[in-house]
Amino acid sequence: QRRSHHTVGIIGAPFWKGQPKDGVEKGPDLIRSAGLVENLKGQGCSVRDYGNLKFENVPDDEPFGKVQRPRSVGRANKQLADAVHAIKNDGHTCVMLGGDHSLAIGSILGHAASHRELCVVWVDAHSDINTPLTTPSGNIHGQPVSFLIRELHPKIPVMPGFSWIKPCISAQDIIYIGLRDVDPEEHYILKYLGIKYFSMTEVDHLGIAKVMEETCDHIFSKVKRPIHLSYDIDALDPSVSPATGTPVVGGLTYREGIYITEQICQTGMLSALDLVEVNPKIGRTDEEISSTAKAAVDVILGCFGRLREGSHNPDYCLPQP
Ligand code: B3U
Ligand code: MN
Ligand code: MN
Repeated sequence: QRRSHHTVGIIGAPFWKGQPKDGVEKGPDLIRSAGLVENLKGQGCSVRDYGNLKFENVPDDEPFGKVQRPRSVGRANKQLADAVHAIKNDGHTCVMLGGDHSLAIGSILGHAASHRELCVVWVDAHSDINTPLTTPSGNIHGQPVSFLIRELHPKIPVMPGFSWIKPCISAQDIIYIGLRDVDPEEHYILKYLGIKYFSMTEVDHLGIAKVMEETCDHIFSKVKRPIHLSYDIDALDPSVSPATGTPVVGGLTYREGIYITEQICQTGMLSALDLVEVNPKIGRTDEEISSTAKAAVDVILGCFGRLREGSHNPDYCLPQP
């Protein structure tokens, strides 16, 4: 087994305005403090940490219909898109630490600006595909996918702060794993557009190994192409990652969650990763916070070649007695 020689570019996005709960902006620093960079280097990756983006307050950010803080979300995502585009042009696999999942808009658009043929693997309890007109909550972290899919474009109103956003993928270029909290309007969209998904029912029925086999068959049906993995920590069961804004019972086990990353790594096509929705303020104990942070770090390490069987340097020699 080879050690991985990925070069990783990390960008922190301490942003919360795609949802109402305080604390998700502390995600990037929590994940770093759980040893992300040291561990990546320890498994043979070169790492450049680009630090955290700085988001300025946008005054008078009135709701657009139900949708909360559209200008702030639009502006933050533009900053993120430019940063991700630059990191991809520097030749790295980009790791975006959120922040809430509205940030996937900028992350995927920035990635697509240098790799237009990309596909998206969305690991989440939620499908995040409400449009600004179907959203029950008004939170944009429940809507990011709707802005990215060409076939939905006619159903998306022009929102303040969003005029720069043009869809960059087709319905067949995204696949979901882990769904278990989908609104009726979202379910309609998934069915209507024929979007491929593995809900927790399919994970139970097929097992995670078959799910990942079929995931790779689907995304590589024509040619192998760059993968954008958008990983919401709430895909994992709340017993593993309780410190998140909208936990949903019945999630992926730690082992299933890590197996997904090992298989994505195996493809050799991972080009960008989002790790979002870690909220240290929602953990009720230090143990809940550290368990969530450790799960987040392990997800990222799995994406960059960590093997549960262990590994060794190819030129290692046993010590002579
Ligand atoms: N579908 C609901 C709930 C939700 C989506 N994403 C999260 N929660 N994290 C909504 O608000 O759109
Ligand atoms: Mn999400
Ligand atoms: Mn979610």
